[in-house]
Amino acid sequence: MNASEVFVKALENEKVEYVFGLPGEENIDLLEALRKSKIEFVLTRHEQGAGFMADVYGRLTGKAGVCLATIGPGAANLITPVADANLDRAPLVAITGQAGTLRMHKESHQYIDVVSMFKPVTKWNTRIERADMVAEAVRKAFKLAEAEKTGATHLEFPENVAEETCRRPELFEVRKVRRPAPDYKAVNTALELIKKATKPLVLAGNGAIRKRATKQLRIFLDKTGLAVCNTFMAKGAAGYQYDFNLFTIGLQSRDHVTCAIEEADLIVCIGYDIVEYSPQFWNPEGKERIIHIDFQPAEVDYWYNPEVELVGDIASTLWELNERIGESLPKGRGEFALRHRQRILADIHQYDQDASFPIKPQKILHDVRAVLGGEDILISDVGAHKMWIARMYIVHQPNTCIISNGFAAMGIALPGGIAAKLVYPDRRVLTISGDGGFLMNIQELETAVRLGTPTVNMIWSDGTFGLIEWKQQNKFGHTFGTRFGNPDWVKLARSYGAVGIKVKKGDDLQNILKRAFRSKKPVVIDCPVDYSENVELTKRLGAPVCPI
Ligand SMILES: Cc1ncc(C[n+]2csc(CCOP(=O)(O)OP(=O)(O)O)c2C)c(N)n1
Repeated sequence: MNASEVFVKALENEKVEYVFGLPGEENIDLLEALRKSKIEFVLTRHEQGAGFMADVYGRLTGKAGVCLATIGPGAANLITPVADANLDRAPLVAITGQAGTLRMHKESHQYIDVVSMFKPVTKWNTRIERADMVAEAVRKAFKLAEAEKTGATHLEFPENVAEETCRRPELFEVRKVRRPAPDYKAVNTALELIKKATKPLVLAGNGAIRKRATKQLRIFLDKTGLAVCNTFMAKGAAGYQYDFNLFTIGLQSRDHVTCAIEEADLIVCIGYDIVEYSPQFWNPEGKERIIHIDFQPAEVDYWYNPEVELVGDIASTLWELNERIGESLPKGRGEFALRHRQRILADIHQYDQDASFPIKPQKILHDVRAVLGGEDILISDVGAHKMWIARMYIVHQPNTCIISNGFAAMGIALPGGIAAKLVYPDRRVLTISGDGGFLMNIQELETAVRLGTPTVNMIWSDGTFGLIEWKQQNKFGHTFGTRFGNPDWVKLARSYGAVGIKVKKGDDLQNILKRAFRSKKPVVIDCPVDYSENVELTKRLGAPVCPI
C-alpha cells in the first residue's frame, strides 16, 4: 500500500464519514485513495466552506470533522475555519497537500511554510515526512483534536510522500481515554461554598454541553435548585422549563442577567470558556466569588480568580457533586432569579404580535421558534443577528443552536448548515446570516444544491454590516465604511438551482418558513430586518435599574 492508501485506511479506522475539501495537484493521490474508500468526499467550492463544514460537524458530533486542501493557496484558504474550530473548541483535523520534500529547501512554485502557518491556529500539527509516519500521525491528530479541550489539528502531506510505499501500514486500535476526575479536597471545598451561599448562580459555558455534561448539569440543578444562565455557545444547557433559568449572557453591555450576577453571592462556572466571553463584562470589579469546574485549570485573569478549581471531566465532577450534595441543602436559593426571569421573558415576547415591516429581530425569532421543533437546528452567522439570536432565541436542547463565539468568523452559517443536514438528515436546519456574512460563502449554495441538502437559509437584509454600525453608533454617534449594495437574492438563489423567497410583509414569515421547509431543495429567504432595534436595545440597557 502507498502512504495515501494507508492514510485513508487510518481515516476509516477513526470512523470518518466525510472529508470536506477541494482538490489540487498535490493531493490527488489522497483523493484517489478516498475514491476507493467508504468515506464520502464532499467537494466544496472554496476551502473555507470545507473548513466550516468540518467545524460544525465536529461541534455537532464530538468527533473530529475532516477537511482537505492543497498546497499554498488552498491551505491558506483553510486558515479561518481551522482557527474558528480551534477557538470554538470544535474537534477538527485539517489535511493539506504540499510540494515534494525534495523542493522545500529552495524557492519553489506555490511553496510556503504551511506547517508554521497553521501552528498558531491549531492545538498541534506536523508534516508527514515519511510514509511510515502515517499511522502514528493520523492517530495523534485525532486523539488530540478530540481530547478536551477539543480543537483543531493539522497534517501536511507532501506529494512525494503521498505516493511512497508504506512499510508500516498497521493501524492503532482507537481506544477511549478516560478523563481524570477532580481532586477530592477541591470537591469538599466546593460543596461547602455551595452550601453556605445564599444566592448561588451557575454560569454554564461551552464545556457544559460537551462530553455528556448536560445530563449531569440538569440533575445538579434539580437537586440544588440553583439559578443558572449560559453563554452563547452553551445555549440549551439548562431546560427552558426550569424556573430559575435566566437564559443567555454575553452582551458587552449590562443586561437583565447581569443584574442577577450582581445579586448572586457565588458564581459556579461550569465549562465556562474565557475565550468566549470575557469575565470583565460580568465581573467588572473582580470581586465575585467563583467556583471553576472545567476540563482544564482556570486562566489567570484579573476578573476571573476562582476560590476553588475542580479540574477534570465535567460530567464526572457534576456526578460526584450530585452524589455528595446530600439532602440538607437550604431551599429557595434560586428564587431571587424569578424576577429577573420575568423581565427577560417579557423582553423576549415583547413583539410577538408585531406586524411592522421591515421586521423586528425579536419578531423574526419568535416566528422562527414557532416553526422549528425542539430538536431542529438553527445555525447563526456572525453579526448583529447573532446577538439577537443569542439573547432572544429560546433553546430546548444543547447543540440545537450553533453560534461561533470563540473566533466568531463570518461566513460559517451556510456551509455549517450543510454539515448539520448531513449529520441530521431528519431534522430541519435553518441558517440565519446577515447580508454581509451570507455573501462571504455564497458559493456553497451550489454545494448544497448538488448534494441535495435542503437547508433553509435566511438573510437578515439591511445593506450594512449591522453589528459594526451598532458599535459605531454607540461610540461615535454615526457610521462609516459599512454600507453596501446587495444582489437580488431571489434571482441569485434561483440561478444556483435553489429556491428564493422574499419576505414582503410583517406577518407572513411563519407561512414562508413552513413553505420553505416543505421544499426539497435548499432555500434562500430574503428577510428585511429593522435594525433600529439595535440602538434601542443599547438605550434600554444603557443604565438598567436592577430590580432588588
Ligand atoms: C470573517 C470576518 N470578517 C469580519 C468580521 C468583523 N465583523 C463582525 S460582525 C460584522 C458585520 C456583519 O454584518 P452582516 O453579515 O451584514 O450581519 P449583521 O451585523 O448586519 O446582522 C463584521 C464585519 C468577522 N467577525 N469575521
